[in-house]
Amino acid sequence: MKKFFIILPILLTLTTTCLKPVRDNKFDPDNPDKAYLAGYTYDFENASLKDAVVKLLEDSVVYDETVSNDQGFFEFKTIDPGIYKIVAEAGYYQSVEFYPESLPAGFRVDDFEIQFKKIYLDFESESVGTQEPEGFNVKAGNWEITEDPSDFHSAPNVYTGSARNSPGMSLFEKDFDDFLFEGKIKILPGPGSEWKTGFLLRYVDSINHYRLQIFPDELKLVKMENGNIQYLKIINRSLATETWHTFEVEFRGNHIKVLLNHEPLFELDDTTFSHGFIGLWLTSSHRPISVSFDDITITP
Ligand SMILES: [Ca+2]
Repeated sequence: MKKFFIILPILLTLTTTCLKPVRDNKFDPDNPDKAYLAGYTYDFENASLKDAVVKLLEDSVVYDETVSNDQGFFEFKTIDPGIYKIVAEAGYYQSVEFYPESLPAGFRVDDFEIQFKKIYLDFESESVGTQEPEGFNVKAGNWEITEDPSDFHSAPNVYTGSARNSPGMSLFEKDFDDFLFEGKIKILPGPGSEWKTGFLLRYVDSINHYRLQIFPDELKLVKMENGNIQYLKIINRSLATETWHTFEVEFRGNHIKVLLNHEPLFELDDTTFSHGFIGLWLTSSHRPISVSFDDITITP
């Protein structure tokens, strides 16, 4: 009888241990020792960026998400151990991804840095009819988000400017010194032959800036200095209307480099303006002109 009382507790202990699996694998999601991840989100100038959405994904499924606060701080307090993809999204920035990110049992990091380095505007989250999509300020003319279901751009939303007898201009809100800019442009049917469109670059004010200007049969890099116009480059080239064209413009110090549809167009140096805004621009002398823009990226 005495023996029985000794053996019974041993048997019970063994049975319980066998039924309950040991959770000591560092990547077992049921491991009771959870992971902790916190950090900060920054913009391209290393300033704190608030309202960034930070997501933890497991096999493309969102496991958890949070939003950075006014100081750019975000935090996941209790994470099941595992391998995750971290995806961060913010306003007009290109999203940032980290993969694979190991968050094993007991993991604790409180200074994880997420920096948004590239501005990307596809206008897809804007409502049709919006006059100033996030980041843009209309200075002249009529501007609104419209739909263009064609290929070769992020369909359907585009940002369309219209003007007649006066310029139309919408500026992006940030002032840049050096940058790589890329933008798609499509001149809509029926503008006649008295129009110009293009991009404002290092725009200081209406009488001090560079302008990549598209004419019906010419491309020009214009410098406007204290109201005086100087053509830094003139190229005889006609751009087809109703077709998307991609321009890339790089400003590094005094050096300016322009590509059209990914082919080099010209390079030159000019020391006049060292910084300014980037803008979308068009004008027409007689008949109205409409021009659509899309897929704008700015890498400072
Ligand atoms: Ca788009």
